[in-house]
Amino acid sequence: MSKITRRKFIKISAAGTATLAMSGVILDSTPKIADWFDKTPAKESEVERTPTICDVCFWKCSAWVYKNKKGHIQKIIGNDLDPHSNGRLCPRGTGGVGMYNDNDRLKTPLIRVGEGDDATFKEATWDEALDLVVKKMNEVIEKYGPESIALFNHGSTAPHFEHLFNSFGSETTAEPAVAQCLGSRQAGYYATFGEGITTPEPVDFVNSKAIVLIGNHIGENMHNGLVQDFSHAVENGASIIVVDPRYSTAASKAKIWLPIKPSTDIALLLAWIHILIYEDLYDKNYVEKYTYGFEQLKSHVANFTPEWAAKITELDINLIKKAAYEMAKAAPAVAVHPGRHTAWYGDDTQRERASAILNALLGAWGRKGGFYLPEKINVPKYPLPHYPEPDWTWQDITKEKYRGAIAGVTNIIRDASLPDSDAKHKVKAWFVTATNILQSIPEREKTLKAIDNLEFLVVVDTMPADIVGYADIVLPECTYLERYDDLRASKHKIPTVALRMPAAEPKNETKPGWWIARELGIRLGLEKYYPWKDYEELLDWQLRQIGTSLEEMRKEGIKQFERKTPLYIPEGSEWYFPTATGKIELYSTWLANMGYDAMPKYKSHEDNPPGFYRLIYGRAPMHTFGRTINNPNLNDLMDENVLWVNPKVAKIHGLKNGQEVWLQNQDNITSDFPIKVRITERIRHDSVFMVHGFGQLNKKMYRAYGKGAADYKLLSKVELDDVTGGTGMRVNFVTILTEKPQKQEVES
Ligand SMILES: Nc1nc2c(c(=O)[nH]1)N[C@H]1C(S)=C(S)[C@@H](COP(=O)(O)OP(=O)(O)OC[C@H]3O[C@@H](n4cnc5c(=O)[nH]c(N)nc54)[C@H](O)[C@@H]3O)O[C@H]1N2
Ligand SMILES: Nc1nc2c(c(=O)[nH]1)N[C@H]1C(S)=C(S)[C@@H](COP(=O)(O)OP(=O)(O)OC[C@H]3O[C@@H](n4cnc5c(=O)[nH]c(N)nc54)[C@H](O)[C@@H]3O)O[C@H]1N2
Ligand code: SF4
Ligand SMILES: [Mo]
Repeated sequence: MSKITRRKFIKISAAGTATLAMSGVILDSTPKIADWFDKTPAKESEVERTPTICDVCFWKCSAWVYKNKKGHIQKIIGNDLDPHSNGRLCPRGTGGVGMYNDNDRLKTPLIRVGEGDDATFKEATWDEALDLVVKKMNEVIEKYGPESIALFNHGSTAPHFEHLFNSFGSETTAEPAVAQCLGSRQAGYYATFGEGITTPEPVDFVNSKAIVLIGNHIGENMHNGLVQDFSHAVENGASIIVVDPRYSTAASKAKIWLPIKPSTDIALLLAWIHILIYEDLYDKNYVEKYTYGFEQLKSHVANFTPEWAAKITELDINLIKKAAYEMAKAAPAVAVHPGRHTAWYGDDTQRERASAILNALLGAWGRKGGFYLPEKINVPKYPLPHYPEPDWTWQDITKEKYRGAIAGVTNIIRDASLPDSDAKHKVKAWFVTATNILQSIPEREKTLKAIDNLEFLVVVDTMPADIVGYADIVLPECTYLERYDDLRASKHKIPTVALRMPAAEPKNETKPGWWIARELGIRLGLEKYYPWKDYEELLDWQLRQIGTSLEEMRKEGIKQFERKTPLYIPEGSEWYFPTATGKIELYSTWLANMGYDAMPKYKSHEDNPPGFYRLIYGRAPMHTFGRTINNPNLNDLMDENVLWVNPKVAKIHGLKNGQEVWLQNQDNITSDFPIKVRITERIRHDSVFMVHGFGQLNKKMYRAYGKGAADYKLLSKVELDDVTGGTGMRVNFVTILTEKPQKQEVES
């Protein structure tokens, strides 16, 4: 492991050694999903309420924050008018107040002083910190151009900083929530239907007769309305088909569980396509009327028989067939959910293509019980002058090779900051806002090397996340409960607009993202892009354009609008799909024109080396990545992750339930902290599983520090998706160590 020298991690003191109750809830049983949602009414003492949009994850539920007479936040509950939540929050949303109350929060701006081992943070005023950021920005702009400053971002803080970046002439922006998450899904569905999948995903589960989940662990993945709709479908008796090497919560509700050999999903999908076509089970009218390239697809899948797929996937051929028949029987009221975190093996766009094609053959797109057609209310943008035209953008360092990338690719922008980068344009400085890229972009060592090579690193965060320890300047944002952000105008069955407003004053010296970005903009001489004095003025202007006002929205929180377009494709009508042919493309002209396979192919992936297991990872209902691990309320529900191992594996290594082990990956990287073993038949023998987000390295997050293992430390290898450049991350293997490994050189 290389020694990181220049930009050393600053530990910001090792706070408290408080011992905590071991209250880890481990999902050994499979709970009734609906029990997770809170709908307790507020007490009378909780008198004042203000609207918010939950920011504990990115489903963005509209909610009410209740305060008592002293102005203390008592409770957050769902807004009944919200189709994202139907008035109920998930456990994380209810626990969101812990983000506000967390004593470990960043409190003031910080400036790095000193070099190497002597480096430390000094507390600074906002003026000092902002002036320094602008000074450094101007130096880099002068030397290398505005494009050489990159923005890594996520969530509701992102638009404020994107606007700032676009205003000074940089479009070098990216987020792990694309390249490490849904980028390949967007490309795969765009190639097929001419549009990506919106959030919330427009699956019509409440009317589905069959639901297919590939990976996609709904119930652990706790996206609110989706889980509720899935729950309804289970109660309605829909046939649930789950493809997962692990017996997930969703699998426990399934009629058919297909414990697939990891990385072989494309073979299964191609076999299903084969069965539908060659056994005449597809929707002929729909395919004839709305699709392009059926004959090519038919000959393409001729040899992809269920026998062929059964060998590759290690699945029972009868189950493969039975699942296809269940889908065909339910069609068109069947939804093969596209998934969300789809950055798996590097052929991810093609796997998503295969799922999109399957939905098309079933006639599910735009049909009741399949996919509805979502609609949104168009909220006009505040009138502003045009942005300057950058000399180059993220596209110039990406599109030559990854021609189907739909947005900035984090790993490519990072690589353009490495000392030995051969990128056409180099990236010299970073802003990291509301994303913990050391945990969310794989190949952590590369990220650290790139950081060491930067002219400066600014981090805007609420918590002392480990990326904060590497910053030159830290700008502390207040939490979502203390600020305004952009309106939520999402695409859904019912168009809505929702408001987030502050329920409390920002604690300590923290500030809202919009304020931080605006102050930087003004200091950079970009006043013309900030004609409004505060966010109330901007939001009120926008709301008035759509017939409401800030005053009304403060009382209502959310407003529903009438739909103007049909919810489903009217039976038998002509329909235009925004692809080059105007049809659903079974044969993708978009991919073909860029030189990619027009139809998905199966390619095999590396198998486990002897004694090693594939590292797979996922979610727990009560946490969102690493962002909630230190939240006092949610940490109380689950304070460490465990390692799922099959009894066969336990036998080989002589493991007992609850035993502490360490992991070592194929590149000899070991986990920093021990993780407890959970022996279970619910996982295949070739894989081990853990929940992402644990094993936090920063001691300043005292509840989270050192609890459990970090998947991201062990993802030192990736397979890049050849269409989008996103990182397939499930190509890493680990072995299990029963003794603590010799201390290796870690970066901190
Ligand atoms: N509680 C909670 N909910 C969340 C989040 C959170 O942090 N916490 N995050 C949200 C976000 S941003 C996202 S993107 C989603 C992610 O959630 P999903 O989109 O559901 O993520 P997946 O990666 O599809 O699902 C992980 C599952 O894939 C299985 N798996 C692993 N390898 C394979 C394979 O080769 N084939 C198949 N078929 N299955 C495999 C694992 O066993 C696991 O059950 O969750 C969202 N919801
Ligand atoms: N190893 C591994 N890597 C992954 C995944 C995985 O499962 N395993 N999942 C992938 C997926 S699906 C996704 S979507 C990405 C998500 O990855 P990220 O974008 O990194 O995740 P977030 O939790 O949104 O961001 C976390 C950071 O935001 C800070 N934060 C929280 N609230 C606020 C706020 O209001 N303002 C500011 N300024 N900061 C805030 C937190 O303190 C934390 O530092 O990760 C991807 N990477
Ligand atoms: S799903 Fe849960 S955490 Fe996510 S926004 Fe909704 S209530 Fe908040
Ligand atoms: Mo994600």
